[in-house]
Amino acid sequence: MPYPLLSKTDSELAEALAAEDSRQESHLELIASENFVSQGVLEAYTSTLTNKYAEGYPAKRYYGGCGPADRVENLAIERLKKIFNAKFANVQPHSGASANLAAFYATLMPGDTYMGMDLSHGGHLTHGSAVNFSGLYYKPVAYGVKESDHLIDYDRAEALALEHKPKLIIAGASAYPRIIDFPRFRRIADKVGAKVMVDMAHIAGLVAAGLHPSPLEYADIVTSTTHKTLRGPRGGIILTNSEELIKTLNSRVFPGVQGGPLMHVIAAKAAAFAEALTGDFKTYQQNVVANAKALAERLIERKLSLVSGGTDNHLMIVNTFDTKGITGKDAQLMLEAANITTNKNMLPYDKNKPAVASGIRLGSPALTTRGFGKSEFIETADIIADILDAKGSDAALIAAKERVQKLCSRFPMRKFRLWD
Ligand code: DSN
Repeated sequence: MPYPLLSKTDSELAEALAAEDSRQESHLELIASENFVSQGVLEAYTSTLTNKYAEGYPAKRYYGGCGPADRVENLAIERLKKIFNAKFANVQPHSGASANLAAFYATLMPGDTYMGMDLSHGGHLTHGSAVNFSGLYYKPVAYGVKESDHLIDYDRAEALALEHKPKLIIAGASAYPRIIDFPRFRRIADKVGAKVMVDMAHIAGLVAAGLHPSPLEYADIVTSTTHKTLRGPRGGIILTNSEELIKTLNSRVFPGVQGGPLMHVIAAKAAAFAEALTGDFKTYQQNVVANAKALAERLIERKLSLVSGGTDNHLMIVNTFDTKGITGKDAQLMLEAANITTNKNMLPYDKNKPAVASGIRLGSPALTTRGFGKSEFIETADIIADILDAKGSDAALIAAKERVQKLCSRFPMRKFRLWD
């Protein structure tokens, strides 16, 4: 019985939680930023550390009774440093956005100019969007990708840097399917005396496994979430090799932008980091990349075009509008009706509005965790293409849903839950 206690004391909540379990069991999860944590991570996440206040850092806390919390946080820090071969780490950010806020706070003053990738070209909300702190309190200058090949326009980024003299240059993206050239960003930054911050949230797992070049050597600050390819609990981290910067960063995380750390989440991060140090994790990441490629190649065979023509990492952006005449919004809705979860996504130079968009973003991390291999990803591509070719007709959706159900039942999710 899922949620054995809650189902007796709070059935309303237990039912809502069970509905989410069923959704995860019966749907194909293709959102590129999601994943399924292990039982170990889940156990740590539900530990009694959620009860503990531990403001401060190990051995320098503002509350008593922090002995076990110190042990947990030190384990998380040491494991994280080892994964990425970094000298210093902060594991307290509640999220990637909090990590980025602390990094801004450590390197910029309000009104300062910095550069980040355009959100509509694959960047992130916290890299300069007008509706985010990064756009409201600072002066962002956006670089992007070329219209011709959808690759980052490093020459233009350099020209912009020389013109605007940013104090900080951010590399990293949430919808960029290719390798990012960190040494090039370092060289651009050095020409104008800027610091480099890399937000590797999407590719952290690939970096950990050596499947994407590491930014550590080239960046002053590296931030990330822990729940995407890294396959940990929802949360953020900050890394640096600079002793001076880590002191500032630590004080900007706490007391700068956060109070008490979420110690149960830090415990779950420690559990995930131990997994990321294993050979199995490397194999998993190799499969993530191979599966993304298989999915991309089959979609192209089925006459869907992909931004930049394919993928080098875990994700791809599918142009549904120009190839099938379906907006990203409608594609997302059609696929959801067949139990396939994706998100609509702007294409670079998109003519549709963000809420409509011309494509969808697909990623392989979650279904690879579930056990899918290349043949299942090829079948997934065929199901998607069949739905889009039929413009989401009722008959196509019924047939697709059956195929999805067959795939899901071959790879049960129960192993990822505590209560069954
Ligand atoms: N919202 C995340 C994503 O889906 O990529 C980025 O923070």
